Amino acid sequence: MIKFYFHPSPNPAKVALMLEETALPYELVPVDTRKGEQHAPAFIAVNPNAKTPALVDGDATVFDSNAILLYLAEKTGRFLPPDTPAMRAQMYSWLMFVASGIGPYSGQAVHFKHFAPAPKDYAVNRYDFEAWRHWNIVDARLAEHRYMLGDEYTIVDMAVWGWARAVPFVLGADAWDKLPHVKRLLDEINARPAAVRAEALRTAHQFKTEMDGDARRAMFPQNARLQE
Ligand SMILES: N[C@@H](CCC(=O)N[C@@H](CS)C(=O)NCC(=O)O)C(=O)O
Repeated sequence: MIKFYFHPSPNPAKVALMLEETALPYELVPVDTRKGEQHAPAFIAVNPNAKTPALVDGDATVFDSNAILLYLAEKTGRFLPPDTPAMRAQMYSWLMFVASGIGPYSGQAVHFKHFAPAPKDYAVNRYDFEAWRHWNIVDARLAEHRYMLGDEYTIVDMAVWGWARAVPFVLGADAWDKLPHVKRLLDEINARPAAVRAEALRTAHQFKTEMDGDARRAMFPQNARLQE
């Protein structure tokens, strides 16, 4: 059975949605990143990057959320666009755009706005600007198309959904006023039974919620260098 290494945060959420959409049987393996469990040698053997999500499927080990989405889509033949070079080109482009743009800029915007010590104006401005720029590109795309790749719901929409859930935390409470098409996609996917089940995984395990000193040491190891 598939082992799914999970924490209730944006990148693992995409994979939870795909597993639920495909109804593949899986065993949930909680990795409590606020307790530092991502640094355990047994987990690093699965994902050398020490981050969630990761997945073990027999002799296949796959990490990085969008790689996992592709792996599961190829395994099941589901939630892929029509099999033409033009559509595959679109899929790879948007999947990598989410992986290298939406995720990192949104994640760093959250880090600097909510967790970094002052002074941080320069970093907040940079990451807020870039996060907005990336989300505006997604919104413009969704103004033209029902889904990211056209008329069909695919893994690219699941990749967007993972981070769209966090948009108010990333960009601010009024962000939805300016991203109506992203909000429309979020609401549509949220209503899917698979998304409801994926969200329910949040309570499948009692994950640590406090961002206390131990959690900061586990998640922001770079800060130790400031104390040397
Ligand atoms: N590129 C990776 C990023 C994974 C990532 O940043 N995961 C976060 C949760 S969304 C995590 O595990 N953070 C724990 C840490 O940074 O120590 C992916 O898409 O899977």
